[in-house]
Amino acid sequence: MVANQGKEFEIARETAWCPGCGNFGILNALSQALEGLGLKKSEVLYVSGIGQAGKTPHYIHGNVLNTLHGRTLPTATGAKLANNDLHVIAIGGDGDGYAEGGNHFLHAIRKNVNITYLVHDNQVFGLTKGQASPRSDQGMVTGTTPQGVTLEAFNPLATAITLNAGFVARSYAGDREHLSRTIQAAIQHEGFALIDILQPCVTFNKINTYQFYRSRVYDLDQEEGYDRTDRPSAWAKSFEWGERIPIGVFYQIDRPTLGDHYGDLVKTPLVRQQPDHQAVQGLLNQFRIG
Ligand SMILES: Cc1ncc(C[n+]2csc(CCOP(=O)(O)OP(=O)(O)O)c2C)c(N)n1
Ligand SMILES: [Mg+2]
Repeated sequence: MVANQGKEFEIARETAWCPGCGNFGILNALSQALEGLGLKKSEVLYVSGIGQAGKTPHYIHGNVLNTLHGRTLPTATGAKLANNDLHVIAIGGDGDGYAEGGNHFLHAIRKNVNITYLVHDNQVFGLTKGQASPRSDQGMVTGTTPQGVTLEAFNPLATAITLNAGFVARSYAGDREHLSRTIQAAIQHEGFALIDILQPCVTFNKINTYQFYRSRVYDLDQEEGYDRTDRPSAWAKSFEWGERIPIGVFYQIDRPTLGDHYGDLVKTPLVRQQPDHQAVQGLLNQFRIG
């Protein structure tokens, strides 16, 4: 843990995570990123569902809205529409985001809600003791797949690029500088920004370990000639998963956000608008029985 007591985005000394969990790297990088942007904790809202990843906001200063498993994104969408002055950071696990919340993942991207989405991708359902998730590799043996996972792993980056998400990135919990930089870029992006974060789970995933990633990850930013605005190249790159695993921003473009379609909400956040009480009463009266 970083010693950041007294800082704006102070993190907790005690957590419920296992020693060595990749979540610590993510928590540290998040704190560093927010601190580096010079934000105030009153300007930040974290929204999370259920899972070990979903506990992250409990361990860092800022506002928290904890919702149901798989419902992180619709809740974050509502919060952003109600108060677009806030930096809304949705945080969850691969199970929360791609299994229980898979449908919301698709539609939050289509709507291009202006939020940052951090997915702690440990390739298992960690909190419930390591069952296979949509991100588990084929052949992975878990409590629910004693003969190995039969399905192909879900590819969140390819899906996001296919849906024309404005900011699609991957980072690694073991590289705090890279992750912190990527979180800052995601927050600064106007529109839906996904960071799928490779997160070793030291207890339930003995395949995708720190050692596994250390020898494989390479940064797309260092790749000569890589053009993150070129959708077909980004899409092709999103399938590279083997001896070499790319991290960095795969794809970035600008397109209108959900808020842009609701001009009044952008000009004056809903929370600061005065309702027309008479009109509301008139509406309610229509539902009165008798
Ligand atoms: C609707 C619903 N389904 C299932 C559960 C049980 N459940 C709670 S956490 C969890 C797994 C979370 O996995 P993930 O989102 O990947 O987070 P991790 O713990 O791995 O960080 C499950 C299946 C639940 N609480 N609610
Ligand atoms: Mg998980």
